[in-house]
Amino acid sequence: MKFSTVSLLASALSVEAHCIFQKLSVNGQENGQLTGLRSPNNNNPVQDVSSSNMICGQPGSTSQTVINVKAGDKIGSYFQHVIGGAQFPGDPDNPIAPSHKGPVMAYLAKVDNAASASQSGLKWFKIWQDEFNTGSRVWGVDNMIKNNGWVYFNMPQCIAAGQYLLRVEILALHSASKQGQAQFYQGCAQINVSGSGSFSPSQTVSFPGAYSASDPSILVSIYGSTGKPDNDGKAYSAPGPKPISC
Ligand SMILES: *[C@@H]1O[C@H](CO)[C@@H](O)[C@H](O)[C@H]1NC(C)=O
Ligand SMILES: [Cu+2]
Repeated sequence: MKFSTVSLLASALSVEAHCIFQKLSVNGQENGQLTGLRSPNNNNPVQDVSSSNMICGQPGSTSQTVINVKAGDKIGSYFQHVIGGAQFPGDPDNPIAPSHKGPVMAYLAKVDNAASASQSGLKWFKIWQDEFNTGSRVWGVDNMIKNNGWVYFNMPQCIAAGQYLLRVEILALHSASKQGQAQFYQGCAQINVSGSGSFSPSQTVSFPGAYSASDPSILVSIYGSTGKPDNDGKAYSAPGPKPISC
């Protein structure tokens, strides 16, 4: 195959702008890089919502570790531009290119053994999301960048004890006004929840399946009348179900 210099440069640049989920922390205690994770080993986004890569990203790293979490614990999910952090010192696209505005979401699915369970056919429910603040015009991704790549949320108190896959997803909407151009970055953590909760989801979704390419939260222009990625100050609803409330 023959590529023009321009298209080679364009694809190199587009690879440079993305991110990978690569660490989980529990109450501030960090696990090792890629420990307990199923994450892609490159930072390319998933753009086909019907792809099985919507589950935990393009298949890449695997781990035998299951991370212990208590219901109520503060979870940190760490995203960086490439595995290990910045691509080079002063990398302006670390943890992700700031053009990549959009929501950040977290889902759980119950499994018998988080280290070995197939990630296909699971029943997912959303536990948290950071969408868009119409007052400050700050997106979930902006908060992730402000926290140097960390996304923080609490494991809901009501989650029943047992093993789960925790799917953490960044949706970048900077090019989403064309169908198929929204960029999904997700990976899964293998966790073992303890506690006295008894939550059983009444509604769950599948990955792939939960999202459609024409969903108004996926096929959307986020640029307001001034050309800024501020959704014109209007509310934005992330795709998928609402987070559970305990
Ligand atoms: C999960 O947590 C429970 C309660 O702390 C513990 O007894 C069990 O051994 C853990 N399982 C794994 C696989 O870590
Ligand atoms: Cu990107």
